[in-house]
Amino acid sequence: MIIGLGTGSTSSFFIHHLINRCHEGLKIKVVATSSKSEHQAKLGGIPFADIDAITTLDLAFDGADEIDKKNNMIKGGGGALLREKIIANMAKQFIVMVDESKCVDAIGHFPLPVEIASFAHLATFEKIKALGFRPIMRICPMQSLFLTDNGNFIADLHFDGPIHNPHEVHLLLKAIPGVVETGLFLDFHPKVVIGYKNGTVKLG
Ligand code: A5P
Repeated sequence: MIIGLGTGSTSSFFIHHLINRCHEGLKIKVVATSSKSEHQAKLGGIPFADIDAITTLDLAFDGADEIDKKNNMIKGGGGALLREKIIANMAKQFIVMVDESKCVDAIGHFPLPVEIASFAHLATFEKIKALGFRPIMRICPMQSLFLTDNGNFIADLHFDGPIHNPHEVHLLLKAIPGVVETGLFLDFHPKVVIGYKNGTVKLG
């Protein structure tokens, strides 16, 4: 099997356990959605497939920042949304692992990450604003603009409430040439694994 590895703290737990399973003899290959996850998996000795030589994955596992009852998600809190979306799209089965705090009635409280090209990013930023959105450029602790693994920037869009029309929002943003991808993961039909504080796990 070839498996896609997600990004973030939840995915990091998953990778940790997958490394243990590989040491027990599980035969898989992986691809990763970020240099951070790649580093963790490589340190653990999991063999990698060449992402440029394959077109599908058997499974992809990832976390999410928010997920609603229709399994619409906001992702990209860790800045890996573009590779996450490509990997999720390549997977025959996409599995999302969240704790109960990520489950919401409607997505939109978590700021929506939008990956934008660094080239002319200010123009793209203004175009996003002109559509009526409230973007804030993501900044690193060192005060420089956050750079994705793809060499792009991230604008976080603040809604502070439900996004009533996520498909429309996604299409509007994607129509701006400098917008590379949005963190709206819609119509992926994932299998959802929800962990609860009391230790129980439900398949959503
Ligand atoms: C990474 O870019 C994100 O999409 C993560 O999947 C998401 O932020 C979940 O991360 P945690 O598992 O750390 O909450």
